[in-house]
Amino acid sequence: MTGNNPLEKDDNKMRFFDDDGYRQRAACVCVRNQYEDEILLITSHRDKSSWIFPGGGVEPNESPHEAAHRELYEEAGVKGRILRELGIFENRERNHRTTVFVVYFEEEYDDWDDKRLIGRQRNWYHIKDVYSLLTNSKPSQLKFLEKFISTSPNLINLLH
Ligand code: O81
Ligand code: MG
Repeated sequence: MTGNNPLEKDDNKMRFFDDDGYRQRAACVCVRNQYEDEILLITSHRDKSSWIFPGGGVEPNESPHEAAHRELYEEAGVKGRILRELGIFENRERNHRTTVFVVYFEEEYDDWDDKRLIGRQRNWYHIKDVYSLLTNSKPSQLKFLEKFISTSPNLINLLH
């Protein structure tokens, strides 16, 4: 995937497509301790009782790394450092590919863009609760969690 392809404009949102026509996204599994067992989720823009991973579209002239940092800050008011890349996850139904990073929490702000603009909330959840939250809210993101659990060097596998 090289990703230098067409831009489309939809309202005020720039969308960046890769060579196969998939919209490029970046997302974060953000952890706040060395055990990697607490994870940051945010509420969906549609439904304030649905919880999802922070993430969004990669913009023109932006790397997936940069997009992950920007989305984490805009959507959750959090800054951190990228520990590793989990992989690229394809959603054929919605026509996007998301590069997912594991991010170590460094700072959080009380006031952030999406809180102000759309009342988006953030919360830290123990990993054992994240599975059921995503199952109810955004099953397509369960594969991020599964890959995270199966590859985390620090996580005692709580789900088996
Ligand atoms: O804005 C999702 C949005 C929404 C996604 C996508 C997400 O309007 P978009 O296509 O950019 O919205 O739609 P699909 O169809 O691309 O998957 O999902 P859905 O199921 O509500 O249509 O909404 P949410 O997960 O909050 O329910 O996420 P958002 O919360 O950030 O608006 O947008 P995005 O994350 O890909 O893009 P941006 O850059 O964050
Ligand atoms: Mg988003």
